[in-house]
Amino acid sequence: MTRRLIAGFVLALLPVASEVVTPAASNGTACSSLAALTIPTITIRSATATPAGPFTPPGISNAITLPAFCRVEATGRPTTDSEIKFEVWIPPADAWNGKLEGVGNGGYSGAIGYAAMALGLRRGYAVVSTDTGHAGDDMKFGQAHPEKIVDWAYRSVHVMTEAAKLIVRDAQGRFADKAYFVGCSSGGHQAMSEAQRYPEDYDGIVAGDPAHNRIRQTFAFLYSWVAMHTADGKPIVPMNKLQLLTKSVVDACDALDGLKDGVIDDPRRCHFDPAKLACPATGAGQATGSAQAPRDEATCLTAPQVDAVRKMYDGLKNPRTGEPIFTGWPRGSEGFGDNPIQSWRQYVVDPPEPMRVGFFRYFLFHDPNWDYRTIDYDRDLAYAEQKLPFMSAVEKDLTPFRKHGGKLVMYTGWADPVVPPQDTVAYYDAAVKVNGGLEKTREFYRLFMAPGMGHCSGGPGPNQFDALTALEQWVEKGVAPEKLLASHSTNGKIDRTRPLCMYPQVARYKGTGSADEAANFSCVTEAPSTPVRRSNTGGAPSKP
Ligand SMILES: [Ca+2]
Repeated sequence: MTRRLIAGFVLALLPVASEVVTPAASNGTACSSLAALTIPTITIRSATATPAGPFTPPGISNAITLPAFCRVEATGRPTTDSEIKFEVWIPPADAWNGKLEGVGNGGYSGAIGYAAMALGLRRGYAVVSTDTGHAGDDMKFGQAHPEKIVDWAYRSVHVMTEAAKLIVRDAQGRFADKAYFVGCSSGGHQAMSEAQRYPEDYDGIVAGDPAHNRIRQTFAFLYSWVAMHTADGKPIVPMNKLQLLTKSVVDACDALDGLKDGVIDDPRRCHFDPAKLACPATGAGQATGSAQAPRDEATCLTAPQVDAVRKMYDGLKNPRTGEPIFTGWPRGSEGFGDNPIQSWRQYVVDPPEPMRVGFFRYFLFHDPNWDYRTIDYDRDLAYAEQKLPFMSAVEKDLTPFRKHGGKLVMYTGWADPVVPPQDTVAYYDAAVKVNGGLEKTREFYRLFMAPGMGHCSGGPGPNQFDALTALEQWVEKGVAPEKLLASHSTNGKIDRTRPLCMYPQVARYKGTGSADEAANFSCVTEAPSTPVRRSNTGGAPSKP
């Protein structure tokens, strides 16, 4: 269908009447000649046959070892203010698997995803990635450049995709048989945007930990930062107490899923109250300090710390109506890892100002001096959603993508400290309703939850899996994935495997054999009677 869609476009672009299109490798255009290819609004800056061996991409300090490929650098200018850089890497005909893979970005990116391109190229794909139309992770690029915001929000991926299809076709003498998009975080946002806005672009899409509820997520980042900092901008909860929280939460809620394995299967069932860790007031017999002042010790939380953590769990509510604006962060995501991104540090605690405050300053209010303390979560959210609706990708009716024959695999970590999984699940639940119920939706769109996985990877739960291969089986052979086989490694050695089940199924231990082996688990739909307890105890938290 993709082929049909753009066939007319291509014929108009490539008036080479004598060119016979056959699958034979020899009919492709030599790499260096691709520079002469003409595509409206696209400038091909270079086309270079690159031999196998070490290759150092721009802006990357270490060389990566790659098979031989044709490297095409190009710029798309769908508007006069656009400057969308992208690269297409094309394997030689005998190494090509006949497919195109678009790879997603992270954060506000502004960098071509070379590492992801390398992975795809090694597997035989022609790969494409864009800098999304600007350089760097800073959001100042949007100031006075509304078209660049659109490029970032959704247009750049579509532009690179259409162009890459034509470039690959010219290089190989035929179109790619299938096109796939794979992304996580902002890449997951891009994945959802493609499924919703450009349903013909891809045959299969992997959307990981998708940050596609972008506007509300950005408001929640601001709210969380304010909740977790003092009036003069100092972090309220230090890292060691984030780790204390995760440990206490896991102690309290690990067994709720029936297996004490250091992983909380579904943190929505966990209602651990951080007040359980409150420092005791100093009692009689203390040599120093006021009789009432609680001690701030490593093993307990002060009252302001308890309050801040509760706000992180509870999420952002509309101050006027009380309605939820965005979910809180899951219990178990506070601080399980040393890597700042695998805790609340990178996006909430560590930044000197609210993360993505640039959204308000440069995208929304056009005021570089906008003071985040003036935010009105009711008024400003309504304004943002009216002014910049294209910043999010939350359309739930995926009928055009389904009709195209597209398949969508979504996954997320239940311990994601950056993009709250509750929001991802809420989107899926809502999409299921709009797309005809669970069975109908599963015919083209499946969600896989990864208990104990952090943001796109990491965490105590199994977090390495091959969603793309599962998706290809679905698209190309009609074998829909029932589960994804995931593994967890410590120091490079696999120490646990487990199935990631198709939501809302969960992996249940069969009762015999190692709890670290996937074969000893089955994916089951939990009985409706399974209690979702609303107690605050959930177990015995460690006492200070
Ligand atoms: Ca468990």
